[in-house]
Amino acid sequence: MKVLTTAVIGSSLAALLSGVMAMPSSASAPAAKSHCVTNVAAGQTHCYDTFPQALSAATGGQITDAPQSPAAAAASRSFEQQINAIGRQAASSDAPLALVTLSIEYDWNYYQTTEGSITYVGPSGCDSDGSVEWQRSNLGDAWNDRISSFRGYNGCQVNHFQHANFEGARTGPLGSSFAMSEIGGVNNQASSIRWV
Ligand SMILES: [Ca+2]
Repeated sequence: MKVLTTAVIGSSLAALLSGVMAMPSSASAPAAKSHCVTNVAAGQTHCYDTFPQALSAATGGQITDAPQSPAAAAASRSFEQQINAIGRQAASSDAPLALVTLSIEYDWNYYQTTEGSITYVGPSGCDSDGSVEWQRSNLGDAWNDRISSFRGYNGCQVNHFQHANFEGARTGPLGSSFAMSEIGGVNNQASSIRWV
């Protein structure tokens, strides 16, 4: 898998994107790999062995050096600016498969990738009018009741709901939380998400 991914990263952006989108089902079983990327528009999830591999897929191969333990990097302005710049570029391009990062969600507190991450991407980010841009009514078995910290990107505030279909306790739309245990009711319980 490592060899294949390295080869894919080295190829052209178009080939990478088609490779990502056409990933064979045997390479996308969420149970075995704990760093996932979900395209909220296409409803597709692919999972990878490492956080850098997932971020490479989420950014169309433009970030291939994401740190394995990005507690500091996820919180840093440069990492955020890099992801947002790629998002602006993707949203304004004509590429039909352009990906914009909406948020990165972590199983552990403090944006630690130790126990896994899920990066949500879409064709465009969020504006500032308060309306819901994207949503996932059910996080699926692999990520239900698991998220403990998160950070929104490309203008997105993220609202996590305790139950599927946006019911129960909620985090309220927030730009980030390093510890959802600090904001009540949804730590290790999020089952649906809206990006505002
Ligand atoms: Ca957790």
